[in-house]
Amino acid sequence: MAETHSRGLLSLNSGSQHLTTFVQIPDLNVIEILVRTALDSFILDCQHGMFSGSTIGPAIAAAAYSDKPALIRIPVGDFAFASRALDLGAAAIICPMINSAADARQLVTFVKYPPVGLRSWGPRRALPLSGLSGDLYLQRSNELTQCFVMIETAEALSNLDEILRVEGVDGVFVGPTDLSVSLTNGRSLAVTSDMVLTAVETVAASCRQHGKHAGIFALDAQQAVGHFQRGFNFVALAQDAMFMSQAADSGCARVRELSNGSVR
Ligand code: 3PY
Ligand code: MG
Repeated sequence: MAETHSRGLLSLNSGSQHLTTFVQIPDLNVIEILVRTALDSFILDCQHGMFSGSTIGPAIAAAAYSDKPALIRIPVGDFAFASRALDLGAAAIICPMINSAADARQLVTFVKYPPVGLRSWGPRRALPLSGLSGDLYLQRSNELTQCFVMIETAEALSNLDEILRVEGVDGVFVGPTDLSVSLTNGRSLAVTSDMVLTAVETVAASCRQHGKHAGIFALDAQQAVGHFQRGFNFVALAQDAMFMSQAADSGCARVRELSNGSVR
């Protein structure tokens, strides 16, 4: 069968300024709303969010049929979950707390087919979404689906070059909050401290050197712009619940402002 279409693929290059967000509420209504926004993709969060192995499948398909990629953040250390998410059509895997080249190599065995890894065959939803024949999907999915390792500890920073040299790692995704927790030994969540931003700049520079994608989380638009200026090509802006509560708060504040004090 010839290639017909490929739905929901993540398309990044070194000059991309890709804006994504974390989706933590596992409801298709949320995906339906977000696919119509300016966001380029979505990260369904199975680490800190409420998505699970049974709720990601329909959400991936809903995003993909709107031609927006769904990436999956897997739970810490659950590498088998990565294979399952790819089988359900995930465009990319984001794996938290990768601290060494050995961690990265183990992850890659689950996300790439031979000769790079040992992913087991069974792309139940991924195959129809890809529009490819089985053989073509087998041959092309290592390049069509991406593997991001989260750099979010002092240990990961010290092993960064070796991690970036692991074949099958397509890029990194920095978790600045956990990075701050680690660099301050559990004292601070200061994602914009000099210490964290210096580390973040080092990661962006190393990714450039190794020709790998560089992604990061940003709590707000100002942080996102700063990270793009530091050379990141992929920024996750906030998450679904934050967007909702910020919009509600700013709507209420605006009503009070426009009422000249008559609404309190
Ligand atoms: C972090 O900042 O630690 C993250 O994991 C962002 O999602
Ligand atoms: Mg984190």
